[in-house]
Amino acid sequence: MGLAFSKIWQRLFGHREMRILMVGLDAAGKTTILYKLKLGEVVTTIPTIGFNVERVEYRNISFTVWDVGGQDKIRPLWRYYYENIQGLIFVVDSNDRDRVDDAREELQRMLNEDQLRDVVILIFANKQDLPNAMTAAEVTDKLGLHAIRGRNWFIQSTCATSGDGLYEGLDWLSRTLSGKKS
Ligand code: G3D
Repeated sequence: MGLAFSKIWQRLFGHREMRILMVGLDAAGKTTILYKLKLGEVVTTIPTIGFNVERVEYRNISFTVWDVGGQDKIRPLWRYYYENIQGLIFVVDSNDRDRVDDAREELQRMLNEDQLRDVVILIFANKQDLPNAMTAAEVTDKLGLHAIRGRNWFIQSTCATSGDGLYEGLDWLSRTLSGKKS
């Protein structure tokens, strides 16, 4: 699984408190990733209007996770969670060609959020084990990643069920965040 888990987290710890937001369409693989990382107990909360937020705290790192898409009335609530986020992980089901345009739209919406303008963006092109999955290059193209300007982004092929690629992606995130002055 590539680099040692502890080394990556150590680098993240070195950088003080860290808040990471992980989003994507439903069924992209976010919960699977959260559990695969084995950070600790995953706590699910449902804020008043009703969307699930999963949260894991691991030492001074917090991961907050929810599904994006649909339901316009809950979108304004998301902003509450944008405060002090350093890293955004956007998870895509590379096998879901039918919804990749929706994923693109959701990602673009988040990139347009003022509070998220300085966040570093890691894209997980997940479900690479499936034979018809789009490659990371195809996902890059479909999400319009090359059109992103003035942001630090990186796409990583992953298979959340086996864990492949997860640490490599997080390693990029930790290196990028440690090198970033904030
Ligand atoms: P979500 O939290 O983004 O909504 P989940 O997504 O983590 O619940 O995953 C949705 C389904 O996709 C799950 O299957 C999960 O096992 C599967 N999945 C997640 N990552 C991968 C992957 O990399 N490869 C494959 N083949 N499947 C994956 P079920 O059947 O439990 O609904």
